[in-house]
Amino acid sequence: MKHDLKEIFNSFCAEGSFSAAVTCGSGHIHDTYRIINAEKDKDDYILQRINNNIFKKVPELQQNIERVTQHIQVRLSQIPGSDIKRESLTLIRTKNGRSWIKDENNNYWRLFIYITDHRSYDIVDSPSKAYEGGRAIGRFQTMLADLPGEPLHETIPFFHHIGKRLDTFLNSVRTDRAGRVASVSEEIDFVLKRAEEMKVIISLGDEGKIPLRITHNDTKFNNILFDKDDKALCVIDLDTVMPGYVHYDFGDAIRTAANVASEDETDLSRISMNIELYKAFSQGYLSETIGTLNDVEKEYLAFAPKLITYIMAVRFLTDYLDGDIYYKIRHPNHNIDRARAQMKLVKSMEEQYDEMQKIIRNTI
Ligand code: ADP
Ligand code: GN1
Ligand code: MG
Repeated sequence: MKHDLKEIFNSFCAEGSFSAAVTCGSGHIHDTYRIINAEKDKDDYILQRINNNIFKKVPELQQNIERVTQHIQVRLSQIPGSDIKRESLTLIRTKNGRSWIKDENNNYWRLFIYITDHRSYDIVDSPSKAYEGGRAIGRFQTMLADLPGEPLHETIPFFHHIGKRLDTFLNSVRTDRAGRVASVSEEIDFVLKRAEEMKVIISLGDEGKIPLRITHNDTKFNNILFDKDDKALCVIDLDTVMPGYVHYDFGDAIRTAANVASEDETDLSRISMNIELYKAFSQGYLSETIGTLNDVEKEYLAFAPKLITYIMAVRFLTDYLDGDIYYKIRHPNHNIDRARAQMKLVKSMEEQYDEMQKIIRNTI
């Protein structure tokens, strides 16, 4: 469907005026456009159609993002030299004070300031970028540690809960609604074989050994924007900021920062976890968080990348079995390609697990 992006943009109290809209980024969830400002001395904007098939309660989602961005901006204002408009997302309100609108076709939209001159990376090519990314994720967690008020809304319940993800997966295998189960028996076996060991983080949480903190939960490396000198600027994509375990952020960041190939690489021989990138990210992350993490959290950090990469494999495979209803895909095999790539990455992490543990122990 074609949307009148100019009219939607005009519902917000942005400065300047609409010149053009350009599709933006490689996210799997929302429709994202850069709005080019006709007034060159004014900011450009990011206009997003929120995927409300996935995020069912948009007002709650937006309330979370309002609180999180305001808090980060307060914290940045206390740090001399901060550039608040570039180091945090800034939501623009509508004329009636909301941070979102609903159009006549029940689409929800929101508007952010566009962070100019940024870089973002789907693949990381140097330890220094990985280190910077680690610092950014660590700092993000510590900045939000004292968010006042009620707990944030759980925008997607049980988002990284491996037990629930496996239940959903098994249900999709049983239902076989796209008739694809027979063609992926090896992949199904891969998931089943590792199911028990993956439950350890949830168990530690249930036993009270690791605390729920405010975590980002979608720390894919391209959700960190860098400046032109490759210093980390800003963590974006805040839809899933909610209570979680630090392992989720650490694990998802390593899944993407230390994989030498893309998330959907079809030549599996090209996929592996680079231990130097892992080490650099870990050191950056721990430089910000070492004082706040407890001993059990630290002990299980090295396990986290296996868990999150496995969860992504389960989720991509589930979506493939369901007939591709969740993630955006660019071709019919996209979800199974992604699942296989994540499985190969899990194997690479398994092979290097001793070394991964050693690196954390030597850093803390
Ligand atoms: P998705 O959930 O679909 O991944 P994101 O919120 O991550 O959506 O946005 C998609 C892409 O849009 C990002 O990867 C980034 O390239 C770009 N983007 C999002 N917000 C901004 C911003 N404030 N400034 C500049 N680019 C942005
Ligand atoms: C989605 O929004 P994006 O593209 O950064 C997904 C993440 C997955 C990721 C896999 C809300 O992230 O959980 O890790 O794809 N986001 C949601 O690439 O499901
Ligand atoms: Mg994103």
